Amino acid sequence: TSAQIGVSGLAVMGRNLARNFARNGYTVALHNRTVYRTHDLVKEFGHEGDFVPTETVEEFVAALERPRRLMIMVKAGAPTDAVIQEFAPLLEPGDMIIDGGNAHFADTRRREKELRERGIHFVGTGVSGGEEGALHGPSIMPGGSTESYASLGPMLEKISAKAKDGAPCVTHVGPDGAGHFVKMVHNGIEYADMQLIGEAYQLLRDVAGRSPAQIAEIFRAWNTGRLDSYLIEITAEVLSHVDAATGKPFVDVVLDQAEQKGTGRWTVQIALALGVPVPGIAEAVFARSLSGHTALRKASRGLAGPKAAPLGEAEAAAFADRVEQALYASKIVSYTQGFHEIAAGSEEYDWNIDLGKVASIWRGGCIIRAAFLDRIRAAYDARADLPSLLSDKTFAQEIADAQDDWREVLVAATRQGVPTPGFAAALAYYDALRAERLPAALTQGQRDFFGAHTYRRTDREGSFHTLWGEDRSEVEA
Ligand code: NBP
Repeated sequence: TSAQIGVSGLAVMGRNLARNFARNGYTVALHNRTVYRTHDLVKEFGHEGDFVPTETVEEFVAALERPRRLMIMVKAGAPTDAVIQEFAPLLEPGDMIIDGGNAHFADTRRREKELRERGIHFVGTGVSGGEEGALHGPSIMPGGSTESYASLGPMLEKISAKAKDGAPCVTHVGPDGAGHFVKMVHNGIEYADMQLIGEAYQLLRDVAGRSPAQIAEIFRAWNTGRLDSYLIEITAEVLSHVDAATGKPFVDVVLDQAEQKGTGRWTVQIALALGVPVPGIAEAVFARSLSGHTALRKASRGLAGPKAAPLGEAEAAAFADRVEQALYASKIVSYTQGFHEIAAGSEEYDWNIDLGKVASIWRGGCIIRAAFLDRIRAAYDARADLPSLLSDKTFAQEIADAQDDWREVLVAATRQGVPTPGFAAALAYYDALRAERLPAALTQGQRDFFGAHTYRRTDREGSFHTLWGEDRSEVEA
């Protein structure tokens, strides 16, 4: 037997990807450090397709047709390195290792370089869609060489999700770490989307006085419009769920401490390193972190808040529409920031990433899949060098239409003391970008005053310094 692809690491993700390949007609070699997982898979799902179970790495490698396509789906970090070290000595030039775990793109760059020197292709691949996506079609973001994509791409296109127009949700993102970088930013945007949805929920609850069940209905209605997306859809499901044990809304019995696995934090860390402002994503990461500071929250619970009363019934209905506007406008801003980070990474590492393609492969399969992404694709298709999503005419017009409501929502949030860091940061970003003048001029003056850091002028070329401690005359630096 010779398998067209092998999957090593058969926890939830690997097992479902292996089944997905098999269901699409590929012969799949199986391997897992702990052997029982391999046999369990064959026992339970062997009827779904052609599997070649193996127990040792040698058997696994021998089961693959050449050039070998060997996919690893193990825990990111040290386990991934350990597995690569086990397989690499058994491989031959032209073979390919595909890492579908959530690796940091810098690790992927290192691994790709090391393996390239040994003639082995290393394809760091983002996979989004969770367990269900892995089985029924994820969004797939492969990096690595063009040559490896030529051999692997058609298989990935088969197992990937398909957008509404039928296009497979996979593309060759770019060399080495490009795929994992894009997956990282995808997750950062996912954090921001979730935070914005959370703020919308809290406002509808605290300002408009709506119950979780009523808010679920509002989200269901929004999901038929421009906010149509997986995250809005599941939000309605979660909000309408009732806890069996207590009969209370599920959302009221869950501990309000959000956890994270790290990809959101990476997105912000890398943005800081690249000098890209992503305040929406950063606020989302900070909001999760703040929620977990129990001692700090407990110690702050008695602090003063505003006395404003919630809205009356007539105003409350109109307020829900305003929140939709605020959510949509803030969402445009989050995606603007995320795509800026991808563009900056692409520039820094010479990846030549097609931003329209990225939007296109996120239309299906992944957690942030949304009708909205088709519009982003169209914006980049119309103009590949779009400096920012906000400079797209359609998005700019939509924000123009939404901005009064967006501001009103923030006024209401401030008046009632409902924290809305995502909405507020998005609006501040928008206002800062469109500002004629920023207080950065004053910052430059301060820097020059205390550190002689110099400044540039609006009316002349060159760098200048004012002799602050002397006669305050200006000298050319
Ligand atoms: P886990 O991340 O829980 O990893 C479990 C797998 O790693 C098992 O097969 C385990 O083998 C193997 N493994 C470990 Br741990 N250490 C190993 C070592 N030193 N040598 C060999 N194998 C080792 O599985 P998962 O949740 O299926 O995720 C797999 C990857 O996909 C991760 O990188 C994850 O970040 C990524 N991802 C997950 C999702 C999701 O929704 N869960 C979505 C997208 C991407 P064992 O059975 O012998 O312990």
